[in-house]
Amino acid sequence: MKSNQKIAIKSTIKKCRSCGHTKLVPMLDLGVMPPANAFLQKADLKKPEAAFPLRLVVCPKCFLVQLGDVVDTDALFSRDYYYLTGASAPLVKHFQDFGARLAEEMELKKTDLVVEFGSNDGVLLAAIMPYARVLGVDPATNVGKEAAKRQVPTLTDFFGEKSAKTIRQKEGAARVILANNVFAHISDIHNVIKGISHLLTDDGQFISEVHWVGNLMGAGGFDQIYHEHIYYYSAHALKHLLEKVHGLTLVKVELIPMHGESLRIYVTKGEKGTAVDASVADFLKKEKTLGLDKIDTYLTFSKRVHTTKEKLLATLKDLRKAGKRIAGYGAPAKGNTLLNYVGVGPDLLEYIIDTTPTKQGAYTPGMCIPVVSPEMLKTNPPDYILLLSWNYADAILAKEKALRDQGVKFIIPVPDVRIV
Ligand code: JHZ
Repeated sequence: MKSNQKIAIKSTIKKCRSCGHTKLVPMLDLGVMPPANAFLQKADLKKPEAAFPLRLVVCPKCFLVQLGDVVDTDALFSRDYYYLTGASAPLVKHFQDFGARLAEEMELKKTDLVVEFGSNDGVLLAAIMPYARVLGVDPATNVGKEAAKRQVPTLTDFFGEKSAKTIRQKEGAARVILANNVFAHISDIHNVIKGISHLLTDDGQFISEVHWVGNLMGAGGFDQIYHEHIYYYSAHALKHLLEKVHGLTLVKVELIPMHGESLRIYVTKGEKGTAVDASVADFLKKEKTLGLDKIDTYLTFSKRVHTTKEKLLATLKDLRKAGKRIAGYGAPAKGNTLLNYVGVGPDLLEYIIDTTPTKQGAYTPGMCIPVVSPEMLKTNPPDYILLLSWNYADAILAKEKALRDQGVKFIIPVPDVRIV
């Protein structure tokens, strides 16, 4: 922890946030660090920086992996949010394809309402807008303005029972509720699920993409752990939360290659006669085979994370000792967990390039590495590039063919440190 960081946490959890079990088991301690999206402006560099413990615990009853300490969500999401979906071309394509598929599968009509919470800059809803009425819900003010540029209306608020009631009163019930890369971020998850139940039509579906804990365990990408991500879900844990605690029905599960591997879950109110797809039982079986329903599986993770840290740090230090210059590629939220935990500062990484306009000109939280436009790779190319946005490795390696042909090498940190 740096000397100018100050610690402030909202609460240290005493019981499972899903099922209420009190004997939570410590699983991993990544130390103290600032929130992953709290990029700094130049004027912030001399000011104290808020930092928070980053620990995981696992519930031995419902197997929900969760943060041990929860940061105030207002501090994480209400002001300007640096992450914009539209800055990552592969992600834009993913959501455009999904939007078109959804419209077809749900046979959406112009009168249907589709609500997305955590709608960010409106990329997904813009793809659905030709088929149905859409409404985004997101607490960050800047992202709503970005969505407006795509003609996507956005309610600047947190989604929950209260906002669900307001939406239902004004717009009617929603045929589809979407929540991508946000279901893991909500401390009062019960309030949000009540909101979903209230707003959904009886034949409607709640569809959500969320990072899969099986990928975290399998690929070892500990950098996906940060304060925004309160929960690390398995299908087992989701089924318990949605069905046992809230009486909804998990009707379909897909595993998609997003952020490593994510779950796409389909949930209904479970009205009589709801058909449950075979994928649910199949996926639960797969998780059993992987041991995700056993506490011991989670307890081996810490050792693996430590080994990756040592290996990555040694690789970067050896390259610098040999006089090589290293830059970072992508300034994703996850990159900041990696930089802070491994201890990678400007002495090792000269700069980081990123396509997100809001991040360019800023500095990474904690490690204070400058984030610059991708142009820098042309004007001042390094010898090596640490690929912090490793989840888009295929697309990025293809895009940067010219740079690689010039002899620049990429260091990919996940699942195992390798140089290509
Ligand atoms: P990316 C996001 O995390 C945000 P992040 C959020 N916190 C969340 O929960 C997870 O997703 C699941 C840049 N880039 O998508 C753009 C390039 O520079 O991996 C982004 O800043 N060049 C809601 O932030 C970053 O990399 C490129 O060619 O970890 C990618 O961020 C591409 C493809 C991306 O998510």
